[in-house]
Amino acid sequence: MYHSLLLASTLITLAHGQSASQAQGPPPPPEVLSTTKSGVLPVLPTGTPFAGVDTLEGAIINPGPVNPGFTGLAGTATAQSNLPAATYRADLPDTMFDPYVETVIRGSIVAVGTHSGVQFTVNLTGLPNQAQYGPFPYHIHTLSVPSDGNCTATLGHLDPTNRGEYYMCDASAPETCQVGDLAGKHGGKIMAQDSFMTSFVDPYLSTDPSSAAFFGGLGFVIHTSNTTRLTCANFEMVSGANGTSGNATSTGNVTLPSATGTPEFPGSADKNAATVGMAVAAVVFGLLL
Ligand SMILES: *[C@@H]1O[C@H](CO)[C@@H](O)[C@H](O)[C@H]1NC(C)=O
Ligand SMILES: *[C@@H]1O[C@H](CO)[C@@H](O)[C@H](O)[C@H]1NC(C)=O
Ligand SMILES: *[C@@H]1O[C@H](CO)[C@@H](O)[C@H](O)[C@H]1NC(C)=O
Ligand SMILES: *[C@@H]1O[C@H](CO)[C@@H](O)[C@H](O)[C@H]1NC(C)=O
Ligand SMILES: *[C@@H]1O[C@H](CO)[C@@H](O)[C@H](O)[C@H]1NC(C)=O
Ligand SMILES: *[C@@H]1O[C@H](CO)[C@@H](O)[C@H](O)[C@H]1NC(C)=O
Ligand SMILES: [Cu+2]
Repeated sequence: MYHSLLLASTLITLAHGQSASQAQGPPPPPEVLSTTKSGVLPVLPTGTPFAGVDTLEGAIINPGPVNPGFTGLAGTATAQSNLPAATYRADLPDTMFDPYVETVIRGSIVAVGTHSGVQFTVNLTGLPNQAQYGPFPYHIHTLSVPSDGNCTATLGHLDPTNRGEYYMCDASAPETCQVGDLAGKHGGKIMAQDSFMTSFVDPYLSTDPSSAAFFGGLGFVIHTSNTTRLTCANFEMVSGANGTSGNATSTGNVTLPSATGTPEFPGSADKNAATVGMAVAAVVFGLLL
């Protein structure tokens, strides 16, 4: 199903004589930020913040240095406790969203709610050539991957504190980082050759669906060093809070949030991208006055 959809969309794109820039082939060219596309910078670093800041698929290619103490507009991330012990799992698909790197990254990320955060286990194989494409950042993004596997549609990183991604995550103060920036908070971008495994507890994500830091149903995305999106998969619930599965609240059929409008404010988009985008625009507007 997935393959035939991907193939169908490729054929349609080719039939229209366009370059297949999203689901297949090379990524789109970089785009210089403008004041109307500023979600990746919720707090302006300088007086003329957007000049020369290149983005790719909604992310900043060369972020600014670590800026100790820099937080989101909504402050620091909230430490979680006594989370539902539900298990979520994102299994990477058989085909790469962007096959440009000529390998297929396979594997999974498993996430279990604990008394003090979420225990993640990342297990990947088939990582592309490190010198050519690495190191590889990975994140939880703000929306789910649609059924056609379009990683770009997941928008930016899960960012309930509206921090944006201009400044790199300060791993020594993970509560100041974007909540979805798993690589930034836990060991940095992947620098391993071919296969990679890691395990960590993240205190700021949540298995409680009522939390702003809930990641169930959201997309897990792996990038090249320049933010090109290589592959992605959604966190699906595989067992409920009591290790059971199979009733209305724990069937694994997570309701997937999806994009409702144009992703104009990708880097800081919350689950309601449009609302947050407007809030960011309002802040930017306010600061420019
Ligand atoms: C990691 O993934 C590989 C390949 O899918 C699998 O053989 C291996 O058992 C996994 N390791 C763990 C600890 O889950
Ligand atoms: C980003 O990396 C990809 C593959 O690694 C490459 O094809 C593409 O040209 C690069 N884009 C930019 C803007 O550097
Ligand atoms: C993928 O999603 C992005 C963002 O929603 C959209 O602009 C693009 O057209 C989509 N690509 C395909 C092939 O559907
Ligand atoms: C989980 O187990 C506890 C203790 O056995 C019980 O009180 C609770 O109702 C259960 N929750 C669900 C969602 O089944
Ligand atoms: C199963 O469904 C019942 C009724 O909706 C609910 O009370 C119970 O907590 C559910 N159990 C689990 C494990 O989700
Ligand atoms: C849950 O998903 C399974 C397989 O994906 C499907 O067969 C089932 O009908 C779904 N259940 C509900 C309640 O949507
Ligand atoms: Cu990402």
